[in-house]
Amino acid sequence: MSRLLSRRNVLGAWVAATAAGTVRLATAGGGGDGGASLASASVSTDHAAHLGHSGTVETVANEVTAAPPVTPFSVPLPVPPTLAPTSTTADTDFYEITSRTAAEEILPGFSTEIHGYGGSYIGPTIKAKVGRRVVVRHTNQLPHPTAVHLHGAHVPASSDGFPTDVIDTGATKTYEYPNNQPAATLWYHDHAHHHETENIYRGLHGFYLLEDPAEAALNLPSGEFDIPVLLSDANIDADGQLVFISLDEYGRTTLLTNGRPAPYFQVQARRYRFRFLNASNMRVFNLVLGRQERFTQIAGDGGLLPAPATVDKVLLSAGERAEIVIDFSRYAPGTQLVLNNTRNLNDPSRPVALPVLRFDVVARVGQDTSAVPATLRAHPPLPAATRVRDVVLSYHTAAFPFAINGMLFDPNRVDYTIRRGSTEIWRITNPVTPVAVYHNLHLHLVQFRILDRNGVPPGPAESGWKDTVFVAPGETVRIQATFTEYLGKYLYHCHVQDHAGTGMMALFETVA
Ligand SMILES: [Cu+2]
Repeated sequence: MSRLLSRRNVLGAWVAATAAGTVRLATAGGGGDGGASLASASVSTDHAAHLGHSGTVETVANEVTAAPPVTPFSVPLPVPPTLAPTSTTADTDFYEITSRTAAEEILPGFSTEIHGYGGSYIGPTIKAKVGRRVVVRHTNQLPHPTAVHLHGAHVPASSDGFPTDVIDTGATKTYEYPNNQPAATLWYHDHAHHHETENIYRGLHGFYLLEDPAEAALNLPSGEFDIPVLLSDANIDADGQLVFISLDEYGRTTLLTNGRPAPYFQVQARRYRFRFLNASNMRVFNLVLGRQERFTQIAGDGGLLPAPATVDKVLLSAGERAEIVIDFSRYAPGTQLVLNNTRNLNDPSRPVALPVLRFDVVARVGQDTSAVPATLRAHPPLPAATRVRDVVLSYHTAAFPFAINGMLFDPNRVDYTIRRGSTEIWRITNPVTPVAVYHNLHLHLVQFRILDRNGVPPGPAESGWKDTVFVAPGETVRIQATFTEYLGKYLYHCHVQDHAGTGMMALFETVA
């Protein structure tokens, strides 16, 4: 008994320390996390210049934070509803989604204007099955163009949400998804040229969960014990409204978990599956449970790992996903476990504790018949690569900021022509000079595998299929992909959305 009590006290220490009053979320340690760097001095110079400020990062963060104070863990975690098809046939499910302006209570007591799929800050979840086609008719009732990209999906170019293939205000476009890839946590979000960063920031994002019988047969936690969690951040003004400023990494100080500030979630003392998505614009999340409790990672961007990995953190750059299983039967009912983002914007080597979500453990109802098998999904050897390409992600000057191989995005320029069916190795480099800023790289059309990072093979958490890979300053990451089936022009880009939106994006074209 005393052991359990002391454990609860340890895990609840942060809560006790802050329960007496309100705290401003996510400002501990001088701000959130976005373009973390190896050299904090250079990142200060870099981003202070963008924001039009001089001086230290801490000064900038304090100046731009105006969000109303919020008591952590004062609202429950909402789970986005699953969208019902409007009709089904033997092989296809049909859906309809309208993008529109709406009001949502993101901070308690404030009505915030959002731009959302179905009028929600997080769009409805689409549950798709491998082998069954999904057709989504999107209507745009927003005052600017949209384009819907299904992130991580293997789809024809005509349904990939190309930046200039937009849905104008009042118009409708139909997207077809074949779902001919393994089960994975995908997400849909805006990609309209010059609008996508603000569109996503204001709420154009949602989950698309692809399921298959092989995964279902594993008996992982399912149904009400399988929870998608979208992580984002926001610059919220004193009136509770979303403020969008490009490259505003230090101003987006409110962390949102399924669209709420540091919510709580009641869990039974049993296993749960959580599908975490970093849908933020620039922030890196490093999720740590309690005082570095262990849990099990089962999947990355492209679905299940070869085998479960025991981890004590989850690192997600913008656009990445990780699925974990937490077995709460290890904790006595009454235990409160806080999931924190420990990534310090100003210095990743100095962890902070920014609350993301609190789990409140209650007694289990009925049996927990779920399992986490020792093997999850076979990952056959990759075909041999026939081509190696170099992709350099770099910051240049304030006038010419975020480029790939020294070039800004041009929707009419194709940089790589790739023969359909061929396998390539891409060597992605993020040089430290002239300015150290973190980037990542997202490829459309394909899932890839990470070969190595600075020559070192990836750890278990990055050993499965990926569509977005973190590339820290000074790193070179090699990935390998096979470009199958569909022909056309596809994007590859940094998924730090303000980087992509200001030019860090390019095209490859698959040809017969
Ligand atoms: Cu970038």
